[in-house]
Amino acid sequence: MKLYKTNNGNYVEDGGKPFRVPEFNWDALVAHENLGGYLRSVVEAGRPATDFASAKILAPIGSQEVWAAGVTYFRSRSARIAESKDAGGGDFYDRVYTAERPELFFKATPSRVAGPGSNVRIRADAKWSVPEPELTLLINPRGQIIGYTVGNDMSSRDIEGENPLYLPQAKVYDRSCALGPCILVSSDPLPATTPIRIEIVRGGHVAFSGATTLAELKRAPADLAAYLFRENMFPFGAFLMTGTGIVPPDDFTLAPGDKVRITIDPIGTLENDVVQGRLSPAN
Ligand code: DO4
Ligand code: MG
Repeated sequence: MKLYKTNNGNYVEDGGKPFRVPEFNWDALVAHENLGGYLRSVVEAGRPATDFASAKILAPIGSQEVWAAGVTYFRSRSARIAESKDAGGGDFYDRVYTAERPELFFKATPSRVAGPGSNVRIRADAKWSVPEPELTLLINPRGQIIGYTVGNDMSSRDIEGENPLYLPQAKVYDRSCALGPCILVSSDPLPATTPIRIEIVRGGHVAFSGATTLAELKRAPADLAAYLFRENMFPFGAFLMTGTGIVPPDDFTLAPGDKVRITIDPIGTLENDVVQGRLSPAN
């Protein structure tokens, strides 16, 4: 079952048919003691909704914080070692790749998150910006993984490469994160064969494409979630991005006008346009 947040309320999709969810409050859904059972009862009791097609799909987030794991794929480890070599980088990325403790960092508040079809941003003071396509966990306030979404951990590689202490600036800024299009509601681990794909379209042509699978993810999602919840309470639950296994070549940087399309097959496709420049508080 897929759970969508829209401008018209929440919908659950099952067998390709959408049903309106009576519970309007996203945080209440995330905190539900049996979200899967509740949504199953909505599907069984309901009639397919006719207004879903005209609704605007929003980022599937309420009051949740977004966190991220880093250097969980060999490709990310190698790219980070290379980008930080002039800063004396090198072995700390390898050490975190092999350590028992994962790298976990704060990524975004809900207001910094872009939904499907809206804009992600690149920083005006960055020269090297990339998207990071990441399987993203939705974790309830009790620390249980209750679903999955597609995430884009937008990153300024020159800023984090200049000095690893600049990581928060490379990672956390307005619309530096995109989530969507829905939550695949499941507490079962996704198969290792699950593909993650990205396409970056520029001027109508594919400027970069890449793919990986969850078999390349070095850490178990449940272990990442357990680390995040070790010494933190999340009264509204949390999202946890699980790291990138796809990094474009070093001469590639995003530009305004690019379209970023990330697909994780059982969940769907998250598509966003890239912009630069100030946001007004309204958008
Ligand atoms: O350590 C820097 C960030 C790593 C990251 O975001 C990733 O591996 O996805
Ligand atoms: Mg990342």
